[in-house]
Amino acid sequence: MAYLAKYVSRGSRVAAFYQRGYGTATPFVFSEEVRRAKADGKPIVALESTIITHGMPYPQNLETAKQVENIIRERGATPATIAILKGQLTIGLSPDQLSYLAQAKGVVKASRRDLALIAAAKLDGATTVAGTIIAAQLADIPVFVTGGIGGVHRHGEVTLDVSADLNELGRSNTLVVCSGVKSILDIGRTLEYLETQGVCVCAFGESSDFPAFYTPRSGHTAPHRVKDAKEAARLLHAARKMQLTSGTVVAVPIPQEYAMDDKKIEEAITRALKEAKQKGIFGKEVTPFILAAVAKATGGASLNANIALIKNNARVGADIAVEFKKVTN
Ligand code: PSU
Ligand code: MN
Repeated sequence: MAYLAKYVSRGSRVAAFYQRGYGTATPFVFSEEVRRAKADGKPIVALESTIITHGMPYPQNLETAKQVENIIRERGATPATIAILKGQLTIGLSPDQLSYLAQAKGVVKASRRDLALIAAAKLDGATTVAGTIIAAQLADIPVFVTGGIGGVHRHGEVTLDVSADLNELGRSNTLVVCSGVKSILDIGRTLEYLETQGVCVCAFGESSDFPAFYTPRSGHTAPHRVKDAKEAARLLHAARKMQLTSGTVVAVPIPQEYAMDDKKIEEAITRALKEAKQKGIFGKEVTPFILAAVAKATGGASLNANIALIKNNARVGADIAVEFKKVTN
């Protein structure tokens, strides 16, 4: 009940904002499935879309997106894949919309800085972790599942290439389930920056090792650990009660049977980084370029690992969303 009151008060704050000269419409639309889940007070899990358009090739991207959504449904939550379609921020995609996005050309990778421009110019946009957090916060969806978050790039202390995902995590009370950050990034500095931003980073399960996406251990220890979905849900509830307005990362290691060989992946990453440098790739193109180059260099093995870990994260995220409903009801 208390939660409901909070939800209503948040809703009216949002409504008050839109009445101050910006019309009465909310800046997003729900899919029918998500609208119903909202009305029934059911748990919802937000999903990003850059992974679909820029993180994986077609058709694996579409197959994976559908499988991830189904895993979330099977565990009693409702998936809400978030994207911008012809300028409209859309929370929950129909099967046709998902299929369109997975094949569309010219979809803009949408981080915070890109959102308003994409909306105004009525473009298609695929939300990054940062973009998705903003949308999830607007729609009051507290749990978000992805594969990997952005981070501080290697040599980021010189290039200043630090993903806007980290700042967004620092200013939103969303809980993000991921498999840590890829070792294409500087994991140590990424953890330092998350600390500065006030993000509560937890390893999930039995170990405190912070995972490195393709492998379960990065050599860095996570500052905290939650042992299961219930503990993660309690943490999210406490963070919201304290109105911290800073986020939580739940880092789930890739299941051992899908983990890649440390040396092989490091070799592929080093080669990809060199190639990116030679080709003069910079800015928002860096992450997609390296992901594709690593997939090529590993003969698709990295793509399979990516698919396995995101499905596993979907299970964990759905369980956390379900448990969160229990603690707040
Ligand atoms: N890491 C992955 N797969 C991805 C991304 C990151 O393993 O698809 C995407 C996510 O959408 C993330 C974005 O938010 O890349 C970060 O991009 P940048 O480093 O340009 O902020
Ligand atoms: Mn960047």
